[in-house]
Amino acid sequence: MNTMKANRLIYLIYPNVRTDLTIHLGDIHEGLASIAAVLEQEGAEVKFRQILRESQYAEVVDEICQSPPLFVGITMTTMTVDITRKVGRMIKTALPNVPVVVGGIHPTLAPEQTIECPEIDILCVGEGEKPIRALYQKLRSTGDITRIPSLWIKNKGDVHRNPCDPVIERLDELPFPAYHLINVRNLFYTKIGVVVTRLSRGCPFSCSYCANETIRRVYPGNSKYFRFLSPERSIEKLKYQLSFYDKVKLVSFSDDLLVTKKPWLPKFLKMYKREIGVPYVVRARLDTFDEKIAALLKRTGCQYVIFGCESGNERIRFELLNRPMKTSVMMQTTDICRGFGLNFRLLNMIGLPGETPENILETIQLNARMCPTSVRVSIFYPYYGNKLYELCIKKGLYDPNRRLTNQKEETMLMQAQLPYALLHFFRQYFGVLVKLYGWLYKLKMDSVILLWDTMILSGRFPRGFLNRINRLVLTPIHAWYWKLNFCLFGRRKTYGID
Ligand code: B12
Ligand code: SF4
Repeated sequence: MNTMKANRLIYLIYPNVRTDLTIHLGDIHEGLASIAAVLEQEGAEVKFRQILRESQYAEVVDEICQSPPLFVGITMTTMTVDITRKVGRMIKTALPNVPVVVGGIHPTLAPEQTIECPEIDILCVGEGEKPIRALYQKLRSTGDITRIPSLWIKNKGDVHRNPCDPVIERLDELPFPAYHLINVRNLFYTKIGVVVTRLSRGCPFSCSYCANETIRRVYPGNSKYFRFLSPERSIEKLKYQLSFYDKVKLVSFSDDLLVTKKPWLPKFLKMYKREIGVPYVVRARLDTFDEKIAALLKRTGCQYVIFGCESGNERIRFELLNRPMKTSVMMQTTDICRGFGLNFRLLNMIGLPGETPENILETIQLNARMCPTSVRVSIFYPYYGNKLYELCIKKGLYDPNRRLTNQKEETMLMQAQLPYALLHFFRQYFGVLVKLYGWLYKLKMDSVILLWDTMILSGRFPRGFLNRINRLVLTPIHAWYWKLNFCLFGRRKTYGID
């Protein structure tokens, strides 16, 4: 008797509704595309759906109802808990026997909270390739699914919490992500000639606000968390991915940290220059950078480097953020970049727990002194489970029931010293202020700087008025400018990509 289930169909869903972007056409989700590739290796028929707008929920669920799959997999971040639950509920109402499986950063960091949701049947903690392969095989052969490592499974009122498997040490063993299932040509980045890719997993550092600090703790003790594809496999992967694109102007490595002092980098970049040769953008740390790396990046076509500055205050970096970087070391690195003619962007956070307006000004001033090609700033968000989240809870600064409509503009923290109008002002005018201070430093106008510092921090500074100007005039103009630019030319200066 053949006990195999005939159904080979799997739906994988990437909820990707963004209210903060001017143009949103979707993204590549390397993790889910990797899961899809593994399922295809097993013989599954995989359908990959990306939800970009609320109006698409019902559309996707209707499609699933027309041909019910073996299971539905949904990827989940903290931002997408509500939408995942909503889609899950719609599926369970229409198809109560089809298991809803979730995975991703949120179920990994908050499995207990996630498994409590009635619309979720199974969750995956950590990397999903091995457990999803086992789940597919067991469901097809109607075997026992309750003991698959890394999966938490609801069964007859119980939850089987299976321990998390170690990480996949040799990334080369994985198939390439199933790019063919994603409509790559329609993505925003593709239209502006940018390929977003990834060659590694993890990061060796433990910044207190970052997911890496928490994810690493999920895996068993001896797991080798920070891993790379071999240089050879990286080139094969890039060639494979690039075959889905027409015109490529820039390769953007979304790896948490690709630039380290490991021998991997020169070996890979030498091959990259010879066999791919497209300008690229990469992330690095200000405290693990030197002339040798700068020369290598410049030589191999690096268009710009992304560094985290995060805060201009040394104490905040050392004690709060667990980023023990001296200001002098940071400035040395940016001097090196300028010396080699390397463009670089600085990333920053404001609205940190305990931060004062003076500290924010220090961040702006340090950025100005480092003369970056571009800057980005975001308002600190405490992601579940990491050290800074725990601190916010301990200090009573965080309200877990609060929902943000726009993460880029709002804060989750309640801090008397940083009222919303002030935070909003610094967020909106961060780039302008960095430029302004940059000019003042160049002109060595020390007394003007002192006067300006006092003015900008004073309660009489017209922040409310400037915020309104920004909301009513500057932001709409900016949005229309990009929309028009995008419609007319389908491209923009690539070092301006977000
Ligand atoms: C590349 C990236 C993006 C890309 C692509 C999105 C993506 N997730 O791939 C873009 C630029 C679009 C993006 C956007 C955002 N991102 Co982002 N992003 C990342 C980054 C740097 C890498 C993700 C990645 O490729 N990892 C490697 C792959 C292999 O791992 P993975 O995605 O986790 O998938 C594996 C497992 O989780 C699991 N899995 C995942 N899904 C599923 C589903 C099923 C069914 C199963 C079984 C398993 C499974 O299996 C996968 C393979 O092993 C991470 C940082 C990080 N280190 O993870 C942040 C990160 C995920 N992003 C984050 C955030 C906050 C955002 C934004 C909200 C930022 C913003 N304000 O603009 C947006 C919104 C995204 C959204 N819709 O939720 C946070 C999420 C924190 C949280 N707790 O939710 C992270 C962790 C960074 C951080 N701040 O610490 N991001
Ligand atoms: S260096 Fe970057 S990716 Fe690594 S832990 Fe710190 S913030 Fe996260």
